[in-house]
Amino acid sequence: MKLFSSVHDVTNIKALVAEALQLKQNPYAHQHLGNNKTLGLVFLNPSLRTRMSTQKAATNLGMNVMVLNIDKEGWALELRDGVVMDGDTVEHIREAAAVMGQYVDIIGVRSFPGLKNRDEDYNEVIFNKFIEYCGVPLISLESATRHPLQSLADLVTIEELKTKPRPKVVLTWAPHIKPLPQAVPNSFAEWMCRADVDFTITHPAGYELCADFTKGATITTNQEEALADADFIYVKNWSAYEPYGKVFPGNEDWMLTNQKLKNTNNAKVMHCLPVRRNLELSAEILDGPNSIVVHEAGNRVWAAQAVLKQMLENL
Ligand code: SN0
Repeated sequence: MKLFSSVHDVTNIKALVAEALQLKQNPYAHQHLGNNKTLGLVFLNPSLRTRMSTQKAATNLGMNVMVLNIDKEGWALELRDGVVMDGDTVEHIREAAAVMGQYVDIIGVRSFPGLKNRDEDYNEVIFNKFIEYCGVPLISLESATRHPLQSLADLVTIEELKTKPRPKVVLTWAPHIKPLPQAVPNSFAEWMCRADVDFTITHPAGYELCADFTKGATITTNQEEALADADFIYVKNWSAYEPYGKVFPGNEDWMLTNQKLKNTNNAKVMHCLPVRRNLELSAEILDGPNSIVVHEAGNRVWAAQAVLKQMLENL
């Protein structure tokens, strides 16, 4: 694997999930692979889980890791071509990405969407410039439209904890106070549509995701109906795709509560985190027996390690 930006870069999803679960049993079996190899993690936005789990995964494989919070510690990056750089930006992404490629063997990049210009975000302008100029294999640490390491960890978690061959998985929209990216739900949908699960998406009218990511899913604006008999519930807020980046007032009653779990198959509740308690997800669920959010976050290590292992084998 030379690029991990979406489910489309994975040739065998089942094998990758199995690999992650195997690495969980035996984390240090492949330390030789990363000997004298360096991973660079470049963040244009905040991170807790992605940063720590990917770093842990790399060290389990014997790699060295460098982290650059380029939004805070780097020179202000210019992304546009053909401009006179007489303003606030100091360094062009052409040089910055190419130079990083001189220091590391694999790069991970986090680049959130601006949520202003849909074409720019959905064409992955920033992430694609890293692909173009860095010259080494690249991993998405959440781009404008996807969060594939999260989705892989989510699928690993479902595989690990399911109690029937084909569980019912429901992605439910959650309330928030600000517009959030569609990256996590897009990506989760894209992976679930290719997994051995019965997949439903539910959201208030107006929050339809881009259809490219949801083909094959059952989609409904009736949350109660969607949650019936669910085995796994994936909670996430996102802003509208159309009109792009907008949020609509109301819908506070979409927050998941213990009452709403009653009609499910004692569903396990997932969230990629960070989660705002009692706004997106009730504390009673987060602190109760149905929540698997911390276990899910733990599995981020094995997802990242499976991807890094495949890349190292290919260097
Ligand atoms: C990000 C998102 O894509 O929704 C990262 C999730 C892994 N989440 C946020 O930006 C949350 C910000 C907030 O204020 O709650």
